Amino acid sequence: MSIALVTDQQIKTFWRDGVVVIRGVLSHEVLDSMAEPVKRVLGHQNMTNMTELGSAVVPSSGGTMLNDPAAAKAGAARGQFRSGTDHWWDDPDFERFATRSPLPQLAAELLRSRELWFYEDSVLVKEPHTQEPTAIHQDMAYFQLEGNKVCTIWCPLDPISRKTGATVYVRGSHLWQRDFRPNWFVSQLPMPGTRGEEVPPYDRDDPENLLSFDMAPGDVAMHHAMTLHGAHANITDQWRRAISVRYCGDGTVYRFKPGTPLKPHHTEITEGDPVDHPRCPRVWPR
Ligand SMILES: O=C(O)CCC(=O)C(=O)O
Repeated sequence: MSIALVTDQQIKTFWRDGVVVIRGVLSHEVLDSMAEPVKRVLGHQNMTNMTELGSAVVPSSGGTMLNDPAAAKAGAARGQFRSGTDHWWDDPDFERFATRSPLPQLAAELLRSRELWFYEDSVLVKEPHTQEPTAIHQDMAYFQLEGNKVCTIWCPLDPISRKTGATVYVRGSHLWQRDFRPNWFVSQLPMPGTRGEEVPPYDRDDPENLLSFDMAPGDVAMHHAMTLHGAHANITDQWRRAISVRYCGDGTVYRFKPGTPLKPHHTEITEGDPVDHPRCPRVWPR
C-alpha cells in the first residue's frame, strides 16, 4: 500500500475550488531530469510558437515588440510563448515523468479515482519578457473526453510569481456545468467550428474570483478539466518553464468535440468507449 500524498483537506479544496496546490511533490532529481528534455523540445520544430500564433490571429493584440514604442525605446528583448503536446510519444524522459513520478498517485488521490489513465503532456514555456498572458480557457474543450474525473497537473520548473507568469484559476468554475469553446491560448478568439459558450473577459488580478499562487520548483497545481484558467505574462528576465500532465479517471469515456483537433489514434476509437488505448495508458495503480 502506498502512503497518501495528499490530505483530506486538500482533496476537499480541489473539489470546492477546482484547483489545489500541493507543495514539494517533485524532487530536485526529478526536476533536474526534465531540464534537458524541455530544452530538447524547445529546439524541436513541432513546438508551436504561440506568440506568432497570437499576432497572426489577433492583429490588434499589440503586435510584435518592434511595434511597441515603449519596449522599442527601452531596447528590451521580447520573448516567445512556446508550447507543444504529446512529447512522451517519442521521448522516454517525458513518458517517465508522466507515468513513473508521484504525479499519477497524486491525481488519483485528488480525483478520488480507483484507476487513472494518462491523456497528454504539454510543455509550456514563456521565455523572458513574453508579453502574452495565456488566454482564459477550459481544458475539457480541447480533450476528446467526457467525465467528471479529468485533470491537469501544472508543474513549474522555475520559481513562479505573478511577474513570471503564474497561472490563474476562476474559483469554482468547474461546478458551473457550462461548456466553453476552445480558443487559441493567446487570444480569447474561439477556434472555428467549435461548440459552446465564448469565455467571458476576466480581470486576472481579481482576487475575489480568481486564484493564483506563488510556487517553487517541486510544487504542483492540479486543476479540474472544467475549471476556467489562464496565466499572466512573464515580464521578468527569467524563464518560466512548465510541464502540464493531463490524466483521466474512473468513468471517463471518449467524446469527440466538433472543431477540436483530433490526435491520430482517435480515428481508431469509437465514441462512448471507456478510455484505454496504448496512447492513453493506464498509469494507476501501478
Ligand atoms: O502555462 C500556461 O501558461 C497555461 C497552462 C495551461 O493552461 C494548462 O496547462 O492547462
